[in-house]
Amino acid sequence: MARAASWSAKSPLLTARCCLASDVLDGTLYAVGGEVPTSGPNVVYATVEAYDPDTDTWSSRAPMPTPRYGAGATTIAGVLYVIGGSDSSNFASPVMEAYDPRTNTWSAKAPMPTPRMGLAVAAANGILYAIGGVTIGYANEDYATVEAYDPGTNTWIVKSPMPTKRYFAAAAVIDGLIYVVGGEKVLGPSVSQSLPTVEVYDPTTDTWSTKAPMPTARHGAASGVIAGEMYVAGGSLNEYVESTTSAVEVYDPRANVWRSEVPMPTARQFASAGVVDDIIYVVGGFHDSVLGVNEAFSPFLHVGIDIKPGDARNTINLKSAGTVPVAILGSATFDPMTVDPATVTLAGAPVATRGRGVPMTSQDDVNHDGYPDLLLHFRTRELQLTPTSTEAVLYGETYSGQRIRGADPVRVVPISRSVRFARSPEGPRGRRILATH
Ligand SMILES: [Ca+2]
Ligand SMILES: [Ca+2]
Repeated sequence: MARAASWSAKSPLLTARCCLASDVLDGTLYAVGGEVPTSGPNVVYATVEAYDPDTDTWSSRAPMPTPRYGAGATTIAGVLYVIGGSDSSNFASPVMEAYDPRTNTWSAKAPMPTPRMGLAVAAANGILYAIGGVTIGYANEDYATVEAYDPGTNTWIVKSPMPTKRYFAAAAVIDGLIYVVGGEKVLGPSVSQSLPTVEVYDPTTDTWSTKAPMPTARHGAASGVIAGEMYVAGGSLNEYVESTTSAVEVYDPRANVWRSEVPMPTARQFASAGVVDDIIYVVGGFHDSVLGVNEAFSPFLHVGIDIKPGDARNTINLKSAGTVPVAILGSATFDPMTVDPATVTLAGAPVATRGRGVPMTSQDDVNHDGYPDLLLHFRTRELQLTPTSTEAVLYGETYSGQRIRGADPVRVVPISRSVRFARSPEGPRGRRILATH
């Protein structure tokens, strides 16, 4: 069944909170820490909740050793790192803790040299970058500081500072570059200003450059990357709660341009977000009160596809000189004949052509459900798959310009050495199994 390209409400956080941190590991979104602001001491959480988009359910995980809000989080090699933030004293923390979802355990790591909250955190090439931030929550010393953490050595080193001091900015990594967007800067005692600033850091050269500013200056926005573009959702236009926005703006780094997207149903600031299967989930936040809201958006219409119709294993031999058939499945709400074959790619490969560039397409009902399916063919050698790939993703557009996305599991042969050993410790038995395919 096709799933519409718009915002939809999902199961809320078990614990409503704002200023939480999050990231995605193996298709699961982890929402970590956060707070409930009060007129007295803030309630600060160590809470960790995991969201499974396939089942639309949340479950609790082992809490962080150190309760925090305004921390940053990112993942490297299957581990979630949570850095900095603040406890109920409101003073910035240097604490660095790492969560391993395989064991549901936390461990302490080398603290960050400069304690900060409201910092932006991103990982590139296996290194974690802690960028900007502030000493305490409201209009105190703000930072341009960049410190890099190497999980292999558990050490920090100082990198080139950002051009603009700021905190509560959003960060995203696209093609190995770290984009730091918006945020807030200190103007004077207890006075701050939201920024439209976009600066990009190249970890390989340790240099910064400035890009086209975001249309809506804001801080405390949530962000995520879908198909090479950065989505920035919600946030606060100034330091007052009534300035909460639902605006969604999208940055295309190739063209260095911004565009507006459909706004979030629920305006909020200090939410957090993660992307799974090209869908961004924006969770929690604050507007009048703390929220558990979870809203999801994708620019794609999600459609069903069947690689090698009639074959459930979807084995792809990368050495084959032939083509792979793929059906885009029709449904009560989606007619795949509206898809323009010239726009379609599977694992980066275009639709195979014959003769004078005519795409190899046909109409069929491969699953006999009464809805016509569009059958396409792709040259195996053009598929950008590796021996460890476990799914192939199809992108395309309808003639009216609606982007579509579909995915199907694949089993790639020949299997790489490492995978073969991992799957068949006995050796000979594994080889015999492989030989039968
Ligand atoms: Ca199949
Ligand atoms: Ca069908």
